[in-house]
Amino acid sequence: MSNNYYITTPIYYVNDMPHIGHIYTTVMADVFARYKRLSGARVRFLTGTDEHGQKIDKAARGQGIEPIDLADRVVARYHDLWKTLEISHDDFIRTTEERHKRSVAQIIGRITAAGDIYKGEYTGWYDARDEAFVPDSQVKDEHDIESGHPVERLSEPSYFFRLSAYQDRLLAWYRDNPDCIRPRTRLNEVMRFVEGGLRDLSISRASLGWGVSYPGDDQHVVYVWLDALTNYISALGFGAEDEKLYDEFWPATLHLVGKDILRFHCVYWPAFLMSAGLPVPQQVFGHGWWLQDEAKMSKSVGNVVRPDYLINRFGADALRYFLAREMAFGQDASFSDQAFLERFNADLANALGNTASRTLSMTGRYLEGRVPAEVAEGPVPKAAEEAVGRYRERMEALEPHRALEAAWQLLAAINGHIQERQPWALAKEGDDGREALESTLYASLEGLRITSLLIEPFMPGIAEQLRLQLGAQDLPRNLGDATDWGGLPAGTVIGKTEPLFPRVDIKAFLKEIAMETPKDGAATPTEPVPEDTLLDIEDFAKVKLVVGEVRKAERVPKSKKLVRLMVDLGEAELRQIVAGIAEQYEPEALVGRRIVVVANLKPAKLMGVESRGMLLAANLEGVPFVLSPDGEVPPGTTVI
Ligand code: ME8
Repeated sequence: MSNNYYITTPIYYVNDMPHIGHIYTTVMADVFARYKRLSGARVRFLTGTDEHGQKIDKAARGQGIEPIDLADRVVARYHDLWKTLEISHDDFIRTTEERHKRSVAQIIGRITAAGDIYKGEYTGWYDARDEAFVPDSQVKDEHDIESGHPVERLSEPSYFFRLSAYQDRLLAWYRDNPDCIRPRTRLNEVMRFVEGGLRDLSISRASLGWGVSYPGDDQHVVYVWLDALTNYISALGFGAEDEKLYDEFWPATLHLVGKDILRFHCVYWPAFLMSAGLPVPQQVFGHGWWLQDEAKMSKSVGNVVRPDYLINRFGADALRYFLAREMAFGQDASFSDQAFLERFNADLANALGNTASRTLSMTGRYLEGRVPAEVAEGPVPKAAEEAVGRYRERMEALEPHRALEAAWQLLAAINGHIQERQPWALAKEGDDGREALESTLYASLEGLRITSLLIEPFMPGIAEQLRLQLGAQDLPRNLGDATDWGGLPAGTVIGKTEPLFPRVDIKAFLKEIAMETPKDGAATPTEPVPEDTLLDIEDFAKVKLVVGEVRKAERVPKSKKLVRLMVDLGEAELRQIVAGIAEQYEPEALVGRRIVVVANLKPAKLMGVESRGMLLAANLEGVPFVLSPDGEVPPGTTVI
């Protein structure tokens, strides 16, 4: 069997900022990638963003910006977040990249050559106000459930993929490879769905401009799921001059996804690949949902826990640990502050942190900070061997929460041993107690070194800190022979002891959070502003803010949100400014109103209309409230 391991996350939509669900999938993929690297595999780990399609187009239009500008902004946030969370991906694919578009054209070329594409008519629910098709699942009583807009049945020409022809081959694939979809219950769901019969799939849109141009017909763009799924091979250079990575790493070892998109990965994607004559992935794992108040957390429901707060306050590793430990991999779990804090105190501050600080401070106090002679007998070496074995077994079985349980059993054994031997009492016995004191502390120190390896895929930062404190930073770091007992040499000088996880006062903390959380329960506590993001006054002074008076205002044709304003800024000519406020303000009512304008912004085009400045408005959950000076201030007055 090849030693190569290719793991992927879904590529995330850029219509909104990442939340705990996206973090979960990516952290778990990172855990497996790190585990495999430490186990000696050649790993490739891919994540990225899904930037085309109606969703993104609509979100960008809603903000009065171009889709690519929205994508750039959200992608920057993803990059920052993955860095903070120590995500060790090897590549980040964006579907707007040329390398991706080329692969999409290639795969469509192959599917066309196989005779699996024909032209037909796509009929669906159409929202005339948004000028977009709405999925059947989002329509009730001829209205879009999300926007409330009326919808009508409409047809447009479209290219179709003969998905119906792949029913038997897909079923044979599932039957012959019962591990290709995990957990098992999900395999059964997918099989039942496919047994029910498959309809051909529309794979192009004529009514949408934001996508990969359909090869050979630029009246169409490629359907966003065919575009998106191809990322897994485009990032390996499929269809490029150099297909080295593709040859080495395809088929993927594991596509890790949420259960919401299992069908796309287990039905459409393998069918596209089969048609294109390419190997199908080895395994797709559909994990469960993080729920809050019994509802799936999603952007549209608006009950998403913003993770920045937890990361700022408790560190990335604590969040990584909680996510991996709290959710039985594959099932749903609830996200609550209470659960997070309890695990933080019990598992991290207590079981891990205290065991480490006790052991290390006793080594400092009683043994002059030096590791004593090795002992291989006793309960701890045995517990370590068992924990390592169980840990590996559980990781291989894709039960990372169980693997952590095994590591914590080792910590419990170390602690139990300390309790039983009472090194503080042995120290008082002088020479009589010395041997027992040394053997107890060696067992604890070496047990902790092995623990540091087991927790490394989950908490890379803390694992490193623990090794530094043990003086083990230069010892081999892997999940193979480095986990054998006895790796910590006698005489090693331990590092400086510092608490890994200071305990939290849960009651006081929950009170603190409640005060910072808006009453509607949306958990978005105000975050402390990190020092390095504070502005110098000189930077702020670069923004030229002036009072303006609106002279003319009219709607931008074909746009729901945009208004074109002609504003007097006390300059020779009126300024044209486009603002996304038409849903709240009648243009006529704005004429004569004094506003505040950023006068030195670079010009931008919104829906084809040039805007040379920006008006200021308070933003209450997306609803703008235009700001005005409190009194009769002439146009052109500086605002500071
Ligand atoms: O579906 N709990 O992108 P997306 C757990 N672009 N995981 C969650 C979650 C929750 N509450 N919410 C989201 C897309 N996720 C497509 C994918 S792939 C070729 C294209 C995670 O931004 C989970 O992994 O909506 C889910 O599958 C994914 O985010 C959906 O992200």
